[in-house]
This record gives sequence, structure tokens and C-alpha cells, in this order.
Amino acid sequence: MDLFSGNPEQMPFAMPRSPGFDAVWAEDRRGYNITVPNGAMFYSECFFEKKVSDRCVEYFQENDSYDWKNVRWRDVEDISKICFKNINWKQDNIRLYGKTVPLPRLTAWYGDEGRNYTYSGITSKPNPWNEGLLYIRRLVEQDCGAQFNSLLLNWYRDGADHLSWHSDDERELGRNPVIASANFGAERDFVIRRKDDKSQKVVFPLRHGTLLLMSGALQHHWEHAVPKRTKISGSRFNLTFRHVA
Ligand SMILES: O=C(O)CCC(=O)C(=O)O
Repeated sequence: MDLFSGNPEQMPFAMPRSPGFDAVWAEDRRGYNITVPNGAMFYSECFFEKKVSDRCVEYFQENDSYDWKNVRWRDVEDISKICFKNINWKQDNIRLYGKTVPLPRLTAWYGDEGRNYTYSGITSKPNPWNEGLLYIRRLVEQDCGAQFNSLLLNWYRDGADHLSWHSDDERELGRNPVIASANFGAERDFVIRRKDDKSQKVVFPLRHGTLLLMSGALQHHWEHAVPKRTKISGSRFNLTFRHVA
């Protein structure tokens, strides 16, 4: 696929050089307004100040059992035995080819009471918001002008943890949902591909402090994934803010 990357010195991702694809720098928001056929996105590489991002990585891991800076979380057998100070992490299981297997990442669901959410066949009852998560939500809402009542946190303990192709098109998210993705810790690729032409792909590097917004009809025409990156040893935390009806 022929790609362009605007000013190659500055643009952190490459866009297909085809009709319907564009990325325009928005100085006021310090990010790119992105158009893809049947979808819109916004990408701000350094949306969160470094000190906020650093504190988030600590906040998500603080616990009563391990020094988060030195533990290899992959080796911790039973995450449910650890008392995390701020986030109620859980290891879900899914059915795959007739077998029950652990989801290849840890998750936590937060939100307004009663906003239950089902995805990958798992129904999650939200944990109540806490100060740290509300602080991040405020920053995101102020920038994008949307309101969110629900949040899914994903913890990729290392590059073996990943997320398979899917779109966030559950009915309770509404017709053309705005979804805001806040990213902390290790850099990982976030890949979108068209549902009706899987060769059309765009790769966005999501870094420590990056904000990515997805909107328009994107969820109907595109799917996304976070592929394995076996060389990555560090944790990555992803927060997707949503509005659940
Ligand atoms: O980790 C990410 O960047 C994506 C998360 C996501 O798409 C999801 O949880 O549905």
C-alpha cells in the first residue's frame, strides 16, 4: 500500500495515499484530525503531561504484595489474590475453539452504577469511579467535548498480551460512538483495518501519554487490534472511555 506521512519529521504514523484518507495537524489541540473512509479519528501523541502519565503507571499497579517496579507480572499466578490499591484488576476467561482460556490481558470495568456492559461474551458490572480515574476522564472530556459514563481498562503485562480483531459496535454504545483511548506505559501498535477490504490498514503507535479518539461510522466499517509484540517486556495500560446507554 502506498503511504504518506505528512511531514515525515513529525507525523508519527503513515496514512494510505488513497482517496478518503487524510491527517491534518490541529495546532489548538496539539494533534491530528484524521479522516478514513467511513470514519474519523483524532491522535495526540503527547496529550498527557509526562508527570501525569508516570503517576498513572504507578497508580494502576500499586498493591500490597509486590514492588511494582521490579515484579514480572506475567509470573504472578493468581492476580485475584493481590490487593491492588486503586484498580480492581481481574483475569477473565474466554471460550476459544471449545476450550476455556485466560484472556491475554487483565481488565477492569468502571462506570456509573447500572451501566453493565457485555463484550467477548463477558458481562461486566462496573466498579465505582475513583478520584484518579475521574481526573483522567475530566482531561479527556475537556478536550473532546464528549461525555463518558463508562471505562474499560486493559493491562497488557508484556508484549505477549494482546487484543484480537474486533470493533466496538455493541448496541449499548449507540450508533456512531465516540470512544476515547488513553495510553500509558510501553508503546504498542494499534491497528485498524477495513472490514470489507482487510488489506486497507493503518497503524497508530500508542505511546506513554497518547490520546486517540475514534468516531463517526468507524466501528461499523473498521475493526481494530493490538497485535503481539514479543520483544516488549514492559506493561502497557489502555483506558477506553465510552458512553453506555
Ligand atoms: O488497547 C487498546 O489500545 C485497544 C482497546 C480496545 O480496543 C478495547 O478494549 O476494545
